[in-house]
Amino acid sequence: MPKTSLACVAVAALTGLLSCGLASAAQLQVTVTTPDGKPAADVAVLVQPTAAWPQQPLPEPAVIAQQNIRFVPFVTVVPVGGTVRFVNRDRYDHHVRSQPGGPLGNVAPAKEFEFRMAAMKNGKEGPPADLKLEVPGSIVLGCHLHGSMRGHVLVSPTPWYAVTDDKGVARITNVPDGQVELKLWHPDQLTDQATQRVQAAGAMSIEAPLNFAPRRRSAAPASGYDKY
Ligand SMILES: [Cu+2]
Repeated sequence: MPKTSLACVAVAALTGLLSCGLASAAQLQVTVTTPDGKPAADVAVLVQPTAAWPQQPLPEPAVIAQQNIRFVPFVTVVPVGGTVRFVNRDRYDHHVRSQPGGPLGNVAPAKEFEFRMAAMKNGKEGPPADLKLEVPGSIVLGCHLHGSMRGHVLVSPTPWYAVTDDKGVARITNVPDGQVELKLWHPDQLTDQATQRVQAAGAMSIEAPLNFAPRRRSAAPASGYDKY
Protein backbone atom coordinates (compact mmCIF):
# COMPACT_ATOMS: atom_id res chain seq x y z
CA MET A 1 0.00 0.00 0.00
CA PRO A 2 1.43 3.42 -0.86
CA LYS A 3 2.42 5.67 2.03
CA THR A 4 -0.26 8.25 1.23
CA SER A 5 -3.00 5.64 1.52
CA LEU A 6 -1.71 4.62 4.94
CA ALA A 7 -1.67 8.26 6.02
CA CYS A 8 -5.24 8.64 4.76
CA VAL A 9 -6.38 5.60 6.69
CA ALA A 10 -4.76 7.01 9.83
CA VAL A 11 -6.40 10.41 9.33
CA ALA A 12 -9.78 8.79 8.70
CA ALA A 13 -9.45 6.70 11.86
CA LEU A 14 -8.52 9.74 13.97
CA THR A 15 -11.13 12.12 12.64
CA GLY A 16 -13.92 9.74 11.76
CA LEU A 17 -14.06 11.33 8.34
CA LEU A 18 -14.25 9.06 5.35
CA SER A 19 -12.75 11.43 2.86
CA CYS A 20 -9.05 12.08 2.69
CA GLY A 21 -7.97 13.86 -0.44
CA LEU A 22 -9.75 12.01 -3.20
CA ALA A 23 -12.62 9.85 -2.04
CA SER A 24 -11.78 7.10 -4.49
CA ALA A 25 -8.90 6.83 -6.86
CA ALA A 26 -7.75 4.83 -9.85
CA GLN A 27 -4.36 3.33 -10.66
CA LEU A 28 -3.41 3.40 -14.30
CA GLN A 29 -0.73 1.22 -15.83
CA VAL A 30 -0.07 2.67 -19.27
CA THR A 31 1.99 0.76 -21.83
CA VAL A 32 3.27 2.94 -24.66
CA THR A 33 4.37 1.36 -27.92
CA THR A 34 5.83 2.54 -31.22
CA PRO A 35 3.86 1.98 -34.47
CA ASP A 36 5.66 -1.37 -34.93
CA GLY A 37 4.71 -2.53 -31.44
CA LYS A 38 8.01 -1.98 -29.60
CA PRO A 39 8.03 -0.47 -26.09
CA ALA A 40 8.64 3.28 -26.09
CA ALA A 41 10.77 4.65 -23.22
CA ASP A 42 11.06 8.27 -22.05
CA VAL A 43 7.47 9.08 -22.93
CA ALA A 44 5.65 11.47 -20.62
CA VAL A 45 2.12 10.24 -19.90
CA LEU A 46 -0.22 12.94 -18.61
CA VAL A 47 -3.63 12.13 -17.16
CA GLN A 48 -6.02 15.04 -16.91
CA PRO A 49 -9.55 14.71 -15.55
CA THR A 50 -12.17 16.37 -17.76
CA ALA A 51 -13.86 17.74 -14.61
CA ALA A 52 -12.23 20.22 -12.22
CA TRP A 53 -10.09 18.51 -9.58
CA PRO A 54 -9.23 19.39 -5.99
CA GLN A 55 -5.87 21.10 -5.60
CA GLN A 56 -3.11 18.57 -5.04
CA PRO A 57 -0.04 19.05 -2.83
CA LEU A 58 3.14 19.75 -4.79
CA PRO A 59 5.61 16.87 -4.95
CA GLU A 60 9.16 17.04 -3.64
CA PRO A 61 11.61 18.66 -6.10
CA ALA A 62 12.40 16.43 -9.08
CA VAL A 63 16.15 15.79 -9.11
CA ILE A 64 17.98 16.04 -12.44
CA ALA A 65 21.55 14.84 -12.10
CA GLN A 66 24.45 15.69 -14.36
CA GLN A 67 26.24 12.39 -14.45
CA ASN A 68 28.77 10.99 -16.95
CA ILE A 69 28.08 14.01 -19.17
CA ARG A 70 24.36 13.34 -19.29
CA PHE A 71 21.21 14.72 -17.79
CA VAL A 72 19.66 11.90 -15.76
CA PRO A 73 16.79 11.24 -16.19
CA PHE A 74 16.55 12.18 -19.85
CA VAL A 75 12.89 13.26 -19.46
CA THR A 76 11.54 14.86 -16.27
CA VAL A 77 7.95 15.94 -15.64
CA VAL A 78 6.87 18.35 -12.92
CA PRO A 79 3.44 19.87 -12.33
CA VAL A 80 2.86 23.59 -12.73
CA GLY A 81 4.31 25.17 -9.57
CA GLY A 82 6.70 22.24 -9.10
CA THR A 83 10.47 22.44 -8.69
CA VAL A 84 13.37 20.80 -10.48
CA ARG A 85 16.64 20.42 -8.57
CA PHE A 86 19.87 20.17 -10.58
CA VAL A 87 22.82 18.39 -9.01
CA ASN A 88 26.28 17.82 -10.48
CA ARG A 89 27.62 14.28 -9.84
CA ASP A 90 30.65 14.65 -12.10
CA ARG A 91 34.13 15.69 -11.09
CA TYR A 92 34.09 18.63 -13.47
CA ASP A 93 31.93 21.68 -13.87
CA HIS A 94 28.76 21.67 -15.93
CA HIS A 95 26.38 24.30 -17.02
CA VAL A 96 22.60 24.30 -17.48
CA ARG A 97 20.68 26.40 -19.91
CA SER A 98 17.20 26.31 -21.35
CA GLN A 99 16.96 25.96 -25.10
CA PRO A 100 14.04 26.13 -27.51
CA GLY A 101 12.42 22.87 -28.59
CA GLY A 102 9.88 21.55 -31.05
CA PRO A 103 10.52 19.94 -34.46
CA LEU A 104 11.80 23.21 -35.93
CA GLY A 105 13.56 24.38 -32.79
CA ASN A 106 11.27 27.38 -32.58
CA VAL A 107 9.21 26.55 -29.49
CA ALA A 108 10.30 28.88 -26.70
CA PRO A 109 11.18 27.13 -23.43
CA ALA A 110 8.57 27.31 -20.65
CA LYS A 111 11.22 29.15 -18.60
CA GLU A 112 14.54 30.71 -19.56
CA PHE A 113 17.62 30.18 -17.40
CA GLU A 114 21.35 29.71 -17.59
CA PHE A 115 23.84 28.98 -14.83
CA ARG A 116 27.00 27.07 -14.01
CA MET A 117 27.09 23.97 -11.81
CA ALA A 118 30.22 23.39 -9.72
CA ALA A 119 31.95 20.00 -9.86
CA MET A 120 31.84 17.34 -7.16
CA LYS A 121 34.52 17.81 -4.53
CA ASN A 122 35.79 15.21 -2.06
CA GLY A 123 33.02 12.85 -3.13
CA LYS A 124 30.28 15.43 -2.46
CA GLU A 125 27.90 16.85 -5.01
CA GLY A 126 28.30 20.50 -5.82
CA PRO A 127 25.62 22.85 -4.44
CA PRO A 128 22.19 22.03 -5.95
CA ALA A 129 20.24 24.57 -7.97
CA ASP A 130 16.46 24.71 -7.61
CA LEU A 131 14.12 26.11 -10.23
CA LYS A 132 10.40 26.59 -9.67
CA LEU A 133 8.42 26.15 -12.88
CA GLU A 134 5.14 28.05 -13.10
CA VAL A 135 4.27 27.91 -16.79
CA PRO A 136 3.17 24.70 -18.58
CA GLY A 137 5.26 23.68 -21.58
CA SER A 138 8.56 22.02 -22.44
CA ILE A 139 12.18 22.97 -21.89
CA VAL A 140 15.21 21.51 -23.66
CA LEU A 141 18.24 21.37 -21.35
CA GLY A 142 21.75 21.91 -22.64
CA CYS A 143 25.25 22.51 -21.29
CA HIS A 144 27.54 24.77 -23.25
CA LEU A 145 30.62 23.08 -21.86
CA HIS A 146 29.50 19.72 -23.32
CA GLY A 147 27.50 20.23 -26.49
CA SER A 148 26.22 16.63 -26.56
CA MET A 149 24.38 16.93 -23.23
CA ARG A 150 20.62 16.97 -23.66
CA GLY A 151 17.74 16.66 -21.27
CA HIS A 152 14.07 17.55 -21.31
CA VAL A 153 11.63 18.95 -18.80
CA LEU A 154 7.88 18.97 -19.31
CA VAL A 155 5.84 21.24 -17.04
CA SER A 156 2.50 19.48 -16.80
CA PRO A 157 -0.87 21.22 -16.41
CA THR A 158 -2.10 18.15 -14.52
CA PRO A 159 -0.67 16.72 -11.28
CA TRP A 160 -1.09 13.12 -12.55
CA TYR A 161 1.75 11.97 -14.78
CA ALA A 162 4.63 9.52 -15.15
CA VAL A 163 7.43 8.76 -17.61
CA THR A 164 7.65 5.37 -19.31
CA ASP A 165 10.49 3.03 -18.37
CA ASP A 166 12.52 0.80 -20.73
CA LYS A 167 9.52 -1.52 -21.04
CA GLY A 168 7.33 1.38 -22.15
CA VAL A 169 5.38 1.30 -18.90
CA ALA A 170 4.22 4.27 -16.81
CA ARG A 171 2.27 3.90 -13.57
CA ILE A 172 0.04 6.71 -12.41
CA THR A 173 -1.66 6.41 -9.03
CA ASN A 174 -4.35 8.30 -7.13
CA VAL A 175 -6.15 9.45 -10.27
CA PRO A 176 -9.67 10.68 -9.44
CA ASP A 177 -12.38 8.32 -10.63
CA GLY A 178 -14.24 9.55 -13.69
CA GLN A 179 -13.46 10.59 -17.23
CA VAL A 180 -9.84 11.51 -17.90
CA GLU A 181 -7.82 12.46 -20.96
CA LEU A 182 -4.61 10.60 -21.50
CA LYS A 183 -1.93 12.48 -23.39
CA LEU A 184 1.51 11.34 -24.49
CA TRP A 185 4.56 13.51 -25.11
CA HIS A 186 8.05 12.62 -26.32
CA PRO A 187 10.77 15.20 -26.94
CA ASP A 188 11.38 13.91 -30.49
CA GLN A 189 7.77 14.02 -31.65
CA LEU A 190 7.07 15.97 -34.82
CA THR A 191 3.33 16.27 -34.23
CA ASP A 192 1.10 16.10 -31.16
CA GLN A 193 -0.02 12.66 -30.04
CA ALA A 194 -3.69 11.69 -30.15
CA THR A 195 -5.59 12.20 -26.90
CA GLN A 196 -7.28 9.11 -25.48
CA ARG A 197 -10.38 9.38 -23.28
CA VAL A 198 -10.69 6.82 -20.50
CA GLN A 199 -13.18 6.21 -17.72
CA ALA A 200 -10.82 5.92 -14.74
CA ALA A 201 -11.84 3.51 -11.98
CA GLY A 202 -9.86 1.02 -9.93
CA ALA A 203 -6.78 -0.70 -11.33
CA MET A 204 -6.58 -0.37 -15.09
CA SER A 205 -4.21 -1.40 -17.87
CA ILE A 206 -4.18 0.87 -20.88
CA GLU A 207 -2.38 0.56 -24.21
CA ALA A 208 -1.31 3.83 -25.78
CA PRO A 209 0.39 4.00 -29.18
CA LEU A 210 2.88 6.70 -30.16
CA ASN A 211 2.53 8.04 -33.70
CA PHE A 212 6.26 7.57 -34.42
CA ALA A 213 9.28 5.56 -33.31
CA PRO A 214 11.78 7.62 -31.29
CA ARG A 215 15.35 6.93 -32.29
CA ARG A 216 17.19 4.88 -29.70
CA ARG A 217 19.60 6.71 -27.46
CA SER A 218 23.05 5.21 -27.04
CA ALA A 219 23.74 3.43 -23.77
CA ALA A 220 25.20 5.50 -20.95
CA PRO A 221 29.00 5.57 -21.05
CA ALA A 222 30.45 3.39 -18.29
CA SER A 223 33.57 5.49 -17.77
CA GLY A 224 36.29 7.31 -19.58
CA TYR A 225 35.07 10.87 -19.18
CA ASP A 226 37.25 11.87 -16.27
CA LYS A 227 39.67 13.58 -18.60
CA TYR A 228 37.27 16.48 -19.18
CU1 LIG B 1 28.38 19.76 -19.07
